[in-house]
Amino acid sequence: MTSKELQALGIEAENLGTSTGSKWFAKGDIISSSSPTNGKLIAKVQCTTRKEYDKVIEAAEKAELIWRDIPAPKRGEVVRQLGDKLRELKPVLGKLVSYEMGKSYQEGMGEVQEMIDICDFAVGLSRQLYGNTIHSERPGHRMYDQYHPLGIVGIISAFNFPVAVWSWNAALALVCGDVIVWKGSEKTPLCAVACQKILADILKANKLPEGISSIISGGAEVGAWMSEDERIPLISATGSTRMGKIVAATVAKRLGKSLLELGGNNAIIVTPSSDLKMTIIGAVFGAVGTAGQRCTSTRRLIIHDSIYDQVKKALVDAYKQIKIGDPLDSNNHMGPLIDTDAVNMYLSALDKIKAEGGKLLTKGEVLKGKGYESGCYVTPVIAEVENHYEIVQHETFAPILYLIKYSGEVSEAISLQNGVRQGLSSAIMTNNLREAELFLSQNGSDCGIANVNIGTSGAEIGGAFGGEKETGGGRESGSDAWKVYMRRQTNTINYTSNLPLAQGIKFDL
Ligand code: UN1
Repeated sequence: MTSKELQALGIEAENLGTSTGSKWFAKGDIISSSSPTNGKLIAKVQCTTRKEYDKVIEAAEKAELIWRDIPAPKRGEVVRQLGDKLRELKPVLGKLVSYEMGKSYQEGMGEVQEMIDICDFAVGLSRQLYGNTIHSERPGHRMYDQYHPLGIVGIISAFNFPVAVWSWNAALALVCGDVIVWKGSEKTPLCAVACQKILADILKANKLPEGISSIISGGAEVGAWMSEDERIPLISATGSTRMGKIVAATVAKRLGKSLLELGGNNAIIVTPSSDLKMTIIGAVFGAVGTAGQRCTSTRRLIIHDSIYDQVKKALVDAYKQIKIGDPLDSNNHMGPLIDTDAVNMYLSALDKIKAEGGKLLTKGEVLKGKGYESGCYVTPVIAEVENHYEIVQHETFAPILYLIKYSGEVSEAISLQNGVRQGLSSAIMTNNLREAELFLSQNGSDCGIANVNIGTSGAEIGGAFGGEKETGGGRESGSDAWKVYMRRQTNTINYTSNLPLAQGIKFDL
């Protein structure tokens, strides 16, 4: 990525990591962002200090009073401008995502497309923040419910979707009349700086005040300031289950709201009637796309024993074709892991698979030599395991695909698929209506996302996104996920000159 391209996104060699809009500041520690693609330093970002953090929250509190008074469709107009700008910048922002995070350029562009899509969704939503009208049990009374802005929404996001997850939260929160304070991942700080610059320019051009959109930079300590802060009614956090448990407990202690989008352990059930070609493409994209670092990545294939050997062979053959290398080179299917810590986690997972009795069908190794100097490129692994292995129960953020056999009815496969602590995404490949419907029924998948004849990753923004159990229970993005960004109020109006009480209670003075 050239310095000219970086400059088009407002990235300099040294960047301030705190912004309330057009004002940028930061005096804290320096984070150096290096590309996992080649190990080279991209740029530096200064972290937020506690004092600066308070300045940001004070600006957000002031801005909230103005922003919430602007009619929702007018707020939608600002989000429309954000979507338009993102259309223009899609190639270069997609490139930054690919370069700083390591996913393929195609996927980097796909991530920016998700941003554009959610902006479009939010623009429409800005005219549809509907409540219900309710028939009162009392004569001459009217009831309805309505939704008001919550205030400040704190967004904590992860490295794997360094721009899209922000936009899911930002676009909805903004049309809902909230102001946003975002802490991106310290592994992808430049993506956050770039997004903030894009939105800040639009807010400024619309003569809107400081503090409607802010970013802060830093690690867990900065996240803890947000979670503890009573001035932030909603914390939306995406990341590991370990992080989510800490955030949830801290926010619950002050009875704040949290929206948690945590780990997955996503499976595809491969039934005897499945279409083999579709199954292989879905499984391979799900397992090696983003180098297995999506929360929706396919981790497990639960395959019927009658077709197990056939699926296994087709998969091993498909894995031989996977090209690993610079994600900006469109010939490659898979880029690097985010950093060498992730590489070590991948290696230790492979050791654990072997120690528990699993068998690796492809060689798991760290690639060396030309083009692999960053030390973050690994080979994708297929492993034969049993579902109950400790390592299989755990989400390893790496391209490791587990093969698990089932023998009887599809209900056996469903109980294996549900037999993990996480509950994000799931899929069944079948041409059997009974199996498909059972999988989608109350006795079927226990995940927030359940698909038929597509894989586990690549959800569209139109649906509510999130999962159950250790995935955290939150829903972001489409459908009616917007409701979590607003406070709900029930109103009862009496237009008579009597005061009848509910439940027929008599109370005369
Ligand atoms: C994530 O991995 O944090 O369904 C989000 C998908 C994407 C979003 C993934 N639309 O894979």
